[in-house]
Amino acid sequence: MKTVFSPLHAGHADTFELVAGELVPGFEKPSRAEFIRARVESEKLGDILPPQEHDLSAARKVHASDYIDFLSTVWSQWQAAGHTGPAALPYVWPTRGLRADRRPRAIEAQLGYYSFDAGAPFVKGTWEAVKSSCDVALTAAGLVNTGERAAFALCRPPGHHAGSAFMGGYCYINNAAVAAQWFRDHGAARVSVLDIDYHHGNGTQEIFYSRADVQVLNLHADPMAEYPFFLGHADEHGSGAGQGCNHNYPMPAGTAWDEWSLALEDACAKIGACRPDVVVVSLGVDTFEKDPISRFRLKSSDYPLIGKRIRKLGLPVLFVMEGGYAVEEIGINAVGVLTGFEG
Ligand code: SP5
Ligand code: ZN
Repeated sequence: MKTVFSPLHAGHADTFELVAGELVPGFEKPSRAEFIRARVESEKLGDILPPQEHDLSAARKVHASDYIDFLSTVWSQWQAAGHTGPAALPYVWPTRGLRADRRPRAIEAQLGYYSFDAGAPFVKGTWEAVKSSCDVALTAAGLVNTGERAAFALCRPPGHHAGSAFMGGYCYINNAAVAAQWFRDHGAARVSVLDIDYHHGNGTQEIFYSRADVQVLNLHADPMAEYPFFLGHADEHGSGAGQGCNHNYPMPAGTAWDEWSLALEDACAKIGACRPDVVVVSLGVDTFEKDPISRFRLKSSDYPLIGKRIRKLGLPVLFVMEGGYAVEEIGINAVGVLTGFEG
């Protein structure tokens, strides 16, 4: 299997996030991608290719155009405003009772207008990394569309929390959603997105919620207890034409392979029934027992079994990297899924 990877991810570095009332170094850091890339090499998964540059038209098909314009100018606006803090972060949001129909000019207000949490910090190299991550997904999608059985988009930053017009949870452009839409625009009648990150892929769900042509399945921690909290319940099945095309599998803290694999089995049955032309896997490995921010109990030996089950679908697959923060093992687990797929 070929991997697509961009060194530009490394410019998105030295970020901060709020944990338990303290501003701490971001868990989503460059070494994550480097550990995965090193494991792709040592396991001889296949060639590692740079991304081809794409314009932003594919991203604008799943994101509001003004949101993409915002992302591309945050850092220059932040600097023009004279802010000297280490990272641009929002601190105010237009929640219930406030006006979301007017977008203020001030960059600190726009950061809140276009986000649902303070989990998507901007530094100098963030936009270049975000753009390259999207290019990685599109380039890998191209490989699958030209006949590869599967490809690995080693995206960083991740994407599945980013919705049509908001960032959050380390995510800016929803790489998996952009790729799914790209497949639709390049010959696929139906696409399934299977999201196995520990956290619910709220952005992907929001983007495709009313559509019948993109099925979305999410295996994740119960939002009653876990981030992103405000989406991801089992009764969210889609709306309008998309009714019945969204499937959530919320699971409690402590979930291990025995129960998790039952959800995977059910999701795979639903993918089979949908008969998509291609499957996009949002590949998060923060389900790992030693993940520092998560509470599932998958073991390294479980990850190849995930890949093996996905292969059994008999469909072309684009793997898109999402979360996973146990930096030492993240390469073993992510590449474990891929080698399990290869068999
Ligand atoms: C792509 C992805 O996996 N995004 C996850 C975003 C999670 N943001 C909330 C993090 C909460 C961290 N809690 C830390 C507990 C440390 N013991
Ligand atoms: Zn996650």
